[in-house]
Amino acid sequence: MPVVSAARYGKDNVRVYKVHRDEASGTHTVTEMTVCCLLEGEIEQSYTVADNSVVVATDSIKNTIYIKAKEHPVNPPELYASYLGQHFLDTYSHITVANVKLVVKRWTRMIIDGKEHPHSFYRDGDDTRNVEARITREGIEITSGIAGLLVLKSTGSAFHGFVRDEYTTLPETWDRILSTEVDATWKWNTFPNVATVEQKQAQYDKAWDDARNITMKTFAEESSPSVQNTMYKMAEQILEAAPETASVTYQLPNKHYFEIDLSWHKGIKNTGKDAEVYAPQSGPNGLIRVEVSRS
Ligand code: AZA
Repeated sequence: MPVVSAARYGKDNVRVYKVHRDEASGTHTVTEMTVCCLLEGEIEQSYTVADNSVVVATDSIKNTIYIKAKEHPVNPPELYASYLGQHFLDTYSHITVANVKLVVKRWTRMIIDGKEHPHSFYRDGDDTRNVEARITREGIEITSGIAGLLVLKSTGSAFHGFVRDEYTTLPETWDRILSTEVDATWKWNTFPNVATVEQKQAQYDKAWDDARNITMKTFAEESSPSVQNTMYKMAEQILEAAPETASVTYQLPNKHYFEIDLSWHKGIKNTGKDAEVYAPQSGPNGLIRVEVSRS
């Protein structure tokens, strides 16, 4: 007899925009995010015997996302995710887990004639601030992160000393281009309840700022011996900057830029120290991951 061994359902790709209007100063602050909310619990019978009496319709889940965004601040996203998930546990005894994922886009305030504009913003990067929360009656697990941060350095990166065998054609290099799209996450120690997520709310924006700055500063300033070592150094610093995190992960594609030998044309020198024109590669790319935890 087959059994449902795992199930979750809900609404994905719910796009939400919220404006906060500060009455005193007239300054607006805007947030745009995409929400996914999937529920787990005693819902097997909806799959096995078409018993929909246990189903909170995904349309109602979408409506709840809007209502909770109206009732609560949506910043920091870690807190909004917790409020939203907790609603389903408080309302339905048969729902045991709410999985909430938020992807927040950048809307950065414009500076016009040296002054912050009260209600105009621009997209200053495609990276997103992401939160994944798993809300249960036993506790709340939250992972925060950055995704889609595209970076490149034109020198200050090497890769040598790696295994050489009969499959190896890659030359060693002491000076190469390094480019990647940063996907970094930091997992917070489990919170007992929403009240604790709320009490600690100052730490989420700081951790995100620190992680973004650490990633860029290390990338720019470090003389990188490999993607592996550079990402480890970044993770180490985030663990130090955010003491209430349990682990940090990085996933970095190594986006290759190949030298082009142009010597066939009038003997032009364009390799090694003379390389100026390169061919960016769409794929294949290296893909390097790490999770660093406290020992
Ligand atoms: N790490 C790097 O930083 N660069 C590489 C690798 C690797 O594992 N493999 N090829 N190039």
